[in-house]
Amino acid sequence: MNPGTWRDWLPYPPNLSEHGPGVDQLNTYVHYLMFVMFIAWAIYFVYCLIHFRKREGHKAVYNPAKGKLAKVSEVGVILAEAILLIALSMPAWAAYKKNFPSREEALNVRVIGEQFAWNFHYPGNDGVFGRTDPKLMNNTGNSLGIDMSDPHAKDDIITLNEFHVPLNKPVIVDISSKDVIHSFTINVLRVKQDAVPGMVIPIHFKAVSGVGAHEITCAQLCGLGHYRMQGFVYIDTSEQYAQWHAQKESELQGASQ
Ligand SMILES: [Cu+2]
Repeated sequence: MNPGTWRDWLPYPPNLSEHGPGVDQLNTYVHYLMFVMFIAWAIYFVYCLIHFRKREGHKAVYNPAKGKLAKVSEVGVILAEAILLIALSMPAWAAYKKNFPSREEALNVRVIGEQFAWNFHYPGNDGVFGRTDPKLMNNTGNSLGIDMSDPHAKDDIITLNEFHVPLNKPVIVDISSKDVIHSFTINVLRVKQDAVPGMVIPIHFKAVSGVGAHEITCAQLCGLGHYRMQGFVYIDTSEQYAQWHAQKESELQGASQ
């Protein structure tokens, strides 16, 4: 299907990710089905209102419909939903889950949700995440419980609500939560994944356009501050990203001296 035609019908936010068009296409099919069902049910509803209105000499009968049309429409809806699920959703999701970039070629970032912010943990220059331990977590500078006695931890970059990714490079995000269930959401990248305490759930994406800042939100009602659980993803050119990374590393070195 030509993307120019089906996209125009629904007000999607701009898409900046490689896998985004597939998500939009699936969404469009779901909307088409719902639109057809909405119109059909609305017509049937109006028909019932008129046909079964209260009239002199007519008595209500409380039996379910047994007509042929009722059966056909039921089977039709089930069939359409089965096709959406089995023929479109499942293969799309399986392809997304199977096509993980290799850990070596991708940028690996840990994302940890908490009430009410997003923490980002980068492995730093050595490419290895420092050890973390929930027992070391505190609110005075070590919100992720990083074990600073681990040599790999020394160059780790931690940011709050600030997520830098390079353009055209695969990114693997390992998502978890410190407290309740959140949902890590970047609409323009078609990224949405629940952050579940006790679980680490990997997702991946590749930003292919849209250098600049874009909103990160939480899509799972997680408490009173849910509405302000906002962060920003910065899609950087590779030069901008390298510059940001180097600056963060030099800040770390300055702090440890
Ligand atoms: Cu949340």
